[in-house]
Amino acid sequence: MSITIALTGNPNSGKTTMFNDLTGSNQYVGNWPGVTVEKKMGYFKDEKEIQIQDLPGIYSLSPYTSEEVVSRNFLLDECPDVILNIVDASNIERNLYLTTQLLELGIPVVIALNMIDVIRKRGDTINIQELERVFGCPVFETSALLKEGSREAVAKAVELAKMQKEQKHLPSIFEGTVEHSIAHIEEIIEKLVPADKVRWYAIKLFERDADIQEKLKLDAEQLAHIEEHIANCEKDLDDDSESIIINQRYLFITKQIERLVIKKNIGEVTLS
Ligand code: GDP
Ligand code: K
Ligand code: MG
Repeated sequence: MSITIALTGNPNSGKTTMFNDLTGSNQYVGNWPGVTVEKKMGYFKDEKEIQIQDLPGIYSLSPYTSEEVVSRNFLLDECPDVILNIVDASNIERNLYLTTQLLELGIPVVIALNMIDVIRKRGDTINIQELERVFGCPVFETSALLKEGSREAVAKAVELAKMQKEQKHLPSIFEGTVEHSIAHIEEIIEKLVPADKVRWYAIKLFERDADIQEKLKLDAEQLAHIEEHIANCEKDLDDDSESIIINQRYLFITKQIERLVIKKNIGEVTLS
């Protein structure tokens, strides 16, 4: 059975360093069709059946940059078996913003909490068990630079891919009003997209993502119904739908990080 692992993460999170370590010289470099974004595929050194795709670095699955479009089309349409999400632990808040979106794609996710050497050097600690519980996916501490931890993360990713298990649970990020609108949108599109991706598409339509509206070939009536559910929520929360989603993702992450990351220096300063 051949397995494809998608390496996904923010720019400079360590994807290419890890990719090079995992694939060595078994690499194939090209360009994605129509854009000057580098395409890199390789085979895992220890098990040649396993393909690894190094995706362009992104902060979000929005449709605004070529990197985002390439990465999200790959994740949506090429059906990788598992996502290895490289998270820069030294910029954890910004990096987990993308993670919350990856979890909604209906593909198993393993987090490689990379740059862990930097965290150790700072004397900070991150509660891994709690991070796994809250995000509902396995987390491995890695240092791509020191070649530590990535093989364990890959082994777990392969295990999840073979089980073809769905994500255990999604983190509860959005408040009731938002969930209510998303649920209505899910009903409208449930026959148009794969069952495990309904939520991801519904959230994108809630954000009025024009590429997705077009991709699903929604008719005027469907669009009008969706618009009604969005408008109700916007009225309730007095904000536009895209900002609502962005803000609630960040609010959720900030709350988690306050509990999960223990900074050495803060303790020293506030004790005086
Ligand atoms: P990419 O943009 O995600 O492909 O990131 P790169 O692999 O190009 O890495 C960006 C920078 O971070 C490079 O200077 C790497 O050497 C460095 N880097 C990658 N992983 C680690 C790590 O685990 N620890 C440390 N300290 N540096 C790392
Ligand atoms: K880079
Ligand atoms: Mg890179």
